[in-house]
Amino acid sequence: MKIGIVCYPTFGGSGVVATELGMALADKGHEVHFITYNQPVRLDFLSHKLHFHQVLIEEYPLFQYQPYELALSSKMVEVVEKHQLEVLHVHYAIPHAYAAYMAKQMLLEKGLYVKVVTTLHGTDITLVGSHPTYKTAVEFSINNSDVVTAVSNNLKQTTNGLFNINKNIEVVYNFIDVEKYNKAEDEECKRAALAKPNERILTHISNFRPVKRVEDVIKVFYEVQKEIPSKLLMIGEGPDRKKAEILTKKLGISSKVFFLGNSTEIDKILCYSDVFLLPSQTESFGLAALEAMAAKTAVISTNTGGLPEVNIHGQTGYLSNLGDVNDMAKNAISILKDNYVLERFKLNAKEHTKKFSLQNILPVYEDIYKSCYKQ
Ligand code: GMT
Repeated sequence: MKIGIVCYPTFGGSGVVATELGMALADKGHEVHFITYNQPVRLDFLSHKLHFHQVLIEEYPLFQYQPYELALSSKMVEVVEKHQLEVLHVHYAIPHAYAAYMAKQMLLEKGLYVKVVTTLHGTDITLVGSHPTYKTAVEFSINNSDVVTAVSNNLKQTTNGLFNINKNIEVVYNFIDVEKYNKAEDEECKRAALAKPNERILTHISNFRPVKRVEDVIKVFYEVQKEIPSKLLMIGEGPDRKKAEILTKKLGISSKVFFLGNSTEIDKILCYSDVFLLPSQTESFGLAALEAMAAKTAVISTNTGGLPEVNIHGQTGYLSNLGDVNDMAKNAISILKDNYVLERFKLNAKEHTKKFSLQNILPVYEDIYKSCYKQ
């Protein structure tokens, strides 16, 4: 098939999922066209099956805010027309689903048909989409998509609770290329560069936004390092990074905490890791936790949103109530203090990721694309 993928090209989970999906579809012989404002960070090669179309914005002094939706929908029309795309798969409702609806209408005027699949990722519903500023337009664009998917059962329920949705939302879990992580495990893991043999390594990866509660990560680690010789890797960039660095200094643990910034080699970094910390306020799915699990890492997280669908309490890691840093620290220590227990959790985590393998999820999306044309 010929598929257009619209996403945020950044390190955020929705962009990562969209990019990995596009690359896997192209590998299977589909023709994939990414339409976005920058080349997606994980899109490391282009081919005759994998194209990138940049949405350019003309700066004009009259506008306080440049009208990205207009440029995006015009670009969608251009690409669909030129390459005869059959489906536009938009990731993250705002403003992609709305722009896709407009593109579809403009194409209809030209006698061209394209189907729109919208995948809801989380904050497009929970934090941003349901805000009165956007709610009407988000509800409209969800109801006017041909197919709507959500990345967890929790996100589906939340969407139905917050909006007046008149169509079925299909749950399609986020996925992972398990093979990629197996490869990273087989290659030499340069753990010694970061920690001594007797030290455990804890990791946190996020966009350091308030929803991630990065100060809780530092507080949990502070308790852990009192009992277990350990190091903490903080990966990512975002508004709360400074706060986390200040707290690290204040607690006197700067020599044990490394802020590594953004990385395109998450699989290689995660191969060092024993425990992944994700104390988020909410998480529709928690792709970073799944990536950690694929790299054989136990997860300590909150029990919010879709996290209990990914992290199984007492098996792949532990779930705690929001803000309960003492419980999270206690759980992390219980896993880290014993080699046998740690290995069991690591293996369970890895095993559980099979449920979310690319092999299982890719055909689901392919069926969805085909089903659009049976409606
Ligand atoms: O965490 C973010 O704010 C980024 C956001 C995104 O759009 O990339 O992540 C959301 O989508 C991911 C991919 O589906 C999910 O794994 C994250 O749980 C979700 N984030 C939240 O719900 C906070």
